[in-house]
Amino acid sequence: MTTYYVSTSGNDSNSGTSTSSPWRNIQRAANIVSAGDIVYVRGGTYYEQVRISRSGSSTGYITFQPYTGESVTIDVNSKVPKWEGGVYITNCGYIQFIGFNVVNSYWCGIWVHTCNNVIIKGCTVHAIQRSGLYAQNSSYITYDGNNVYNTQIAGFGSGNDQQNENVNMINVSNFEIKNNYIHDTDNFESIDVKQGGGNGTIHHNTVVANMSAGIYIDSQGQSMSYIDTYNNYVTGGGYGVRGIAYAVEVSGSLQHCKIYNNILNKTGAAGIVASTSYSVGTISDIVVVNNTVYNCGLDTDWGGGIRIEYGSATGIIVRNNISYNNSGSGGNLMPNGNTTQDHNLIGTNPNFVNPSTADFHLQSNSPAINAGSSTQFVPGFDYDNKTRPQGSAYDIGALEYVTAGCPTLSISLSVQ
Ligand SMILES: [Ca+2]
Repeated sequence: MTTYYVSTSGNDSNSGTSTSSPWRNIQRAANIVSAGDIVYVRGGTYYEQVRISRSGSSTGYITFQPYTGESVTIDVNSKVPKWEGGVYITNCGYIQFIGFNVVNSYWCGIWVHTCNNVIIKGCTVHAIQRSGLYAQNSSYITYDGNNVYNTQIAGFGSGNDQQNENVNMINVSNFEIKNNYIHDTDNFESIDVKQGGGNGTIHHNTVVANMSAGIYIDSQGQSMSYIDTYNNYVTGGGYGVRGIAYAVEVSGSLQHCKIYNNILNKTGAAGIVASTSYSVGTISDIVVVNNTVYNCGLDTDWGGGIRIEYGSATGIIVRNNISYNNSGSGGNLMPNGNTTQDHNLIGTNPNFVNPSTADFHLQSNSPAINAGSSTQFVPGFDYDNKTRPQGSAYDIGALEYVTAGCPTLSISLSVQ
């Protein structure tokens, strides 16, 4: 295990192993690192693409991060070929890339391909022509606590080149997308998980969508399963902005997924679409439980609160949800013929504390309090990570009401 240093005042012929003898380029470190090594990058702006393809190990991740308390920007303007990223991580594993600013990429921001066990954490990614975070054909990939904005600038009109979205997992198994803030994107879905993969979670993200879905899971001709979306906040009023949508656009299958403890507020289209109308494959066993959907669906085409559009979707369970004050063609709840629905509060004022400021806690007189089901798929914690149930029974909606003066037990989930 070796600690290396990189500085804008360094030289690549230095030893790189002390703060007094740093290298000049991050790439110099990437070319030599081995399992357990740490690369500290001193503050400043580095005008380089960083290509990482050396592997750590299960007991020794390779870590790249700014030197303590310093801010590092990787500005890759004009240095990124098509289908690469400003940070380009390929054919390797056990990498942690933490706390960098990545800006001005002609293609993607951070690109991960054919990798395993890669953690992208605490990075700020913006001014990017295509995807901010992109991973494909990989496993055990984590995006944690990143700030992604001003991505997909290229937008429409570039042929097939414009495909993909702002934060992607494409054919990735065992992934985690958590604690990210995705906002002010230019085009397309904010978080998009597609074309295979599974065993993933999307949780505790804040998404302000600008176009199309905030969180989109689409098997696109492949098989996908066990993808859970929970404790996210999604808002955004543009055309086609569904809060959370699960789809099978081009055959394939999407099965065994749960959507719970999410808050969907003022989305342009429906808050939750558990199976989209243009699906043509198998969608089954999608559970929509304990979400709060409010003031969504101004888009008359895809409007509404919770929509189950696809008639062939089976095993849909809609339980313990609040869906209120939503508009558009779906109303507050549009089930299909295979939907099991119980213990929802649909179209009845739930008496939120202050929905105009996005405070969806319940007032003491809310009809949602202690009115929920305790049966299958009901989560053991709420949007605030408080233990469920509080009081005598489970509540309806994303937030469990806490009686004043009663101690509460919190589950400690790390949120960067
Ligand atoms: Ca309760």
